[in-house]
Amino acid sequence: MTDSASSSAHVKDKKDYRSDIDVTWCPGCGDFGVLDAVSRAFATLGLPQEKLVLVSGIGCSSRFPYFTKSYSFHTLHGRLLPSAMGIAIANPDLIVIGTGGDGDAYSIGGGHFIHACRRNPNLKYIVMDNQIYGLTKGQYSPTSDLGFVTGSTPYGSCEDPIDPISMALVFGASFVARGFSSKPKECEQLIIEAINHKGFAFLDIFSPCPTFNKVNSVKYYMQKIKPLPETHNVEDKASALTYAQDQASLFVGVFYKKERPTMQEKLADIRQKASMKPIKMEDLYSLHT
Ligand SMILES: Cc1ncc(C[n+]2csc(CCOP(=O)(O)OP(=O)(O)O)c2C)c(N)n1
Ligand code: SF4
Repeated sequence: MTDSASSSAHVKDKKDYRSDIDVTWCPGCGDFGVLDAVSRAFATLGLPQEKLVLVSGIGCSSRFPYFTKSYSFHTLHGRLLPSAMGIAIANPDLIVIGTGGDGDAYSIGGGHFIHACRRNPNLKYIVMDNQIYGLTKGQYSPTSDLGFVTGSTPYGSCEDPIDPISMALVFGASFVARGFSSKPKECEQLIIEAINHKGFAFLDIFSPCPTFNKVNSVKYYMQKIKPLPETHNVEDKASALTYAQDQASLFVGVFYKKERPTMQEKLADIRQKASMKPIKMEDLYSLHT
């Protein structure tokens, strides 16, 4: 567990982490399961509320922080990660968790995702992946299947979907996992593991949108998901990639986990070097010659 995720004696129940705001998601939305799993994980770890910061972009799933009792920042569409990184770097004592959708994460926010993976800031990122844009009433998203029919693709999408797990692995995320919102206990365990991981912990959770995506339903995921085998070595990236790209099953569980220096640690190192040997303007020019 990171220093900031130490337990508090007063907070033990998942209800202690839920705000008084009414949840506005449609009945049956998968995001309810994720909210439940997150609240349970916070309660199990006994996280101090005053150290929790939830950061979101724009979308149905990005309303998530409204419903939790924590500090929160509802940012712009696709700008969750740079905002979360700024907070986590400015105050490394905080537990910073990004919560948003697949459109927010992989479409408009796709560029930020790549750089968060390689920089390894100590923050957690939970993407509620429903393979559609829910808030804007059902357009196809970067994870929608080829041929997927929506209001914006009436003849079927002509784009191949991206695979977020492979992306995160290839771009260097130090923790990569996948869950399913109808399995909240399993999700709780993954969230606990992500919070305990020091570095950028990425968790993609299938979270069906019954209102606008009738294809990728609870039943669909129940048939397709499969737990990663216990023999899978989480430090073996090649093996993780093989499971991520399996065509027959959608594997769930921890694909990859290996700690390496975080962005906060590397910046602290630079600050120390700078304090020992301040660089003058004229020195900067000589660095290029
Ligand atoms: C710059 C900008 N472009 C487009 C939009 C419109 N918009 C709002 S949410 C959204 C997509 C939401 O989809 P997703 O992130 O998957 O979340 P969901 O609603 O499915 O949970 C879009 C395109 C916007 N708010 N800002
Ligand atoms: S539109 Fe879809 S994603 Fe949005 S709240 Fe309703 S079910 Fe959930």
